[in-house]
Amino acid sequence: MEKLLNNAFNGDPRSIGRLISLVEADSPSAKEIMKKVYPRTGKAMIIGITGSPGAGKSTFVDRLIEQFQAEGLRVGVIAIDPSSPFTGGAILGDRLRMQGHALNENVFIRSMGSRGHLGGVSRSTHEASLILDACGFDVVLIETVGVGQSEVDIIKIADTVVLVLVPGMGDDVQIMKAGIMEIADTFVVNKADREGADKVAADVQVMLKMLKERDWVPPVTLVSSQNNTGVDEVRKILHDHWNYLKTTDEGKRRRFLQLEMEVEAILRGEISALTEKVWKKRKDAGVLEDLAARKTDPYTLASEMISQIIK
Ligand SMILES: Nc1nc2c(ncn2[C@@H]2O[C@H](COP(=O)(O)OP(=O)(O)O)[C@@H](O)[C@H]2O)c(=O)[nH]1
Ligand SMILES: [Mg+2]
Repeated sequence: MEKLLNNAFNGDPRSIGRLISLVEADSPSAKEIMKKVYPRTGKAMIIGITGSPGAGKSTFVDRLIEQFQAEGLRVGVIAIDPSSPFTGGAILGDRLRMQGHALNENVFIRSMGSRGHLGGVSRSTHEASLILDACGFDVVLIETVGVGQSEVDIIKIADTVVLVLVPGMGDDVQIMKAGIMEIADTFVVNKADREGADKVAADVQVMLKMLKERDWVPPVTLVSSQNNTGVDEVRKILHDHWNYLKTTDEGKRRRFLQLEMEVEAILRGEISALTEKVWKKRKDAGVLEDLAARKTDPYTLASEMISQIIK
């Protein structure tokens, strides 16, 4: 384990992939791995890329990778793919599409299934981003599925949230989706090579004026990921936002909030695992029969199990 960790921390892609797999599978060593990983984290810019399916997130990420690389930065990418509720398997389209970068040792790309987690930003996504951070990637890009809760959940783990919008996709619906406007730190109006991009950008500006005033006013950038225009501007904005977070109270507040959510998520996970274990034992011992016969009641039973867990 020590050797695997050291190889990963030295940037060996296979070892990094192995670490992520162990943590994703929730193997017995996962907790030990994360304890070793955690002290090395907090250096990478964690950037969440969200927006409706088809908005061009993957294409945009591809361009961003090039931009950051040109700065000499190492880039890790986590693409959360929609997983089939029947098989739990990930659709590998994104990985294939981004494979152009897969052989470069300064770029690490990983597809992760959302594994039934509503929204797809699961604990293992977070853990994978921590691992990439610890392994010396300067930037970690997380592309979300772009539906449902994931778009909002990304705020729990990303330093900066990029919302990708496009013209001609029911603009009002995209923009109005509950909670998303509020969490975006910067807006990308992608496919600006198409008609209507200006209108989307103007609509976003209007919506932003309606939100309560903040120190950081989310910039809106017209981008064509296809023609590679506007991407460099976004790269600069991402650095600016990072500096903003590093130097302001708002940045500190956000980091504290994230840490709070992180501890709570781990705590809830551990408690529910413990609870399930004890509960299963009692069921196996026939406690449902006792309940049905009113030999005990659910309240007494719950108290008993809690005492047992505490001991
Ligand atoms: N015209 C145009 N098409 C784009 C642009 N960016 C992406 N696309 C196309 O939009 C489609 C969806 O892109 P993809 O990156 O897979 O979107 P995702 O589902 O958000 O990851 C693909 O066919 C892309 O080639 C752009 O800037 N302009
Ligand atoms: Mg994609």
